[in-house]
Amino acid sequence: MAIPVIDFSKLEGKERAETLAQIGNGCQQWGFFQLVNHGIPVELLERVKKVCTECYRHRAEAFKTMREYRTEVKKLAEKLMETMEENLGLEKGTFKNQFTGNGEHEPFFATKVSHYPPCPRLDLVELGLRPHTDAGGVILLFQDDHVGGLQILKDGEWVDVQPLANAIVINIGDQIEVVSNGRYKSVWHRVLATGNGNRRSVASFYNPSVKAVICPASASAVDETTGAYPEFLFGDYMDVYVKQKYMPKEPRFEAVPSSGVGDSLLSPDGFGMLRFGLLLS
Ligand SMILES: O=C(O)CCC(=O)C(=O)O
Ligand SMILES: [Fe+2]
Repeated sequence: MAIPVIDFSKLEGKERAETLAQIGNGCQQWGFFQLVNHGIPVELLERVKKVCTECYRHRAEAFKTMREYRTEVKKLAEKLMETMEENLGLEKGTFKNQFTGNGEHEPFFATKVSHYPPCPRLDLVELGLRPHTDAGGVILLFQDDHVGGLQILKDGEWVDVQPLANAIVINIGDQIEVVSNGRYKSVWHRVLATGNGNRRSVASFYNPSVKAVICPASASAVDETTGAYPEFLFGDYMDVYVKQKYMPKEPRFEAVPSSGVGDSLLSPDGFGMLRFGLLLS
């Protein structure tokens, strides 16, 4: 079983309807899928690999490259959210409007570069990163060309996210689950420790502003299969998430105070035991 691979460029052509349907299926049935021909130039991706592998040795070049990458990947995130809105029958801009308080705040957008070195004692250590769902909106992951290890929980089984050179892996975060009122679910994932090869990953998080109020969007997103989600301030959600990241998801929603009060700061993600990384925002 392999997670879906979708040619994003076909959204522009005569196969638009099929491509939208593939994205809808990826969001609803998997919560994880890979995009190819996503519009981020391969030449830029090659430079990202190089500066990350070199651990930012040439600082000016590295920061310029990562700035360029950030701009491109953020554009992709917004385009993708619009396709989700179309699939969900939501008004265009629903996600961005919620994430920004109708343009009053900036979305929180950050890129995290991780390196998972090979583990010499796989008998002692199984995981590079423990199972979790992601707190925010959309996550765009540029993973290693060769060294795998990322897995998602699908129908009770762990499924590999197969390395695919220059693809971008997309996954749904908890806030898309809330806004879609449960039609799209954030999915559990983990990273296995590996015995050979250094795994590099570049994860970009398109999240609400900590000041944004998040709630299920208008009635069109609601159907009988969905659950009821509360309304809350994203900053308050993060306060709960940082303490409960590796625990079951549902109690998080219950533990968040309802919106209207609070002014919290986003705490940075904890790094896995076998991982070191750099957060750029
Ligand atoms: O490094 C990876 O492949 C996944 C990282 C991840 O799941 C996360 O940072 O939330
Ligand atoms: Fe994650």
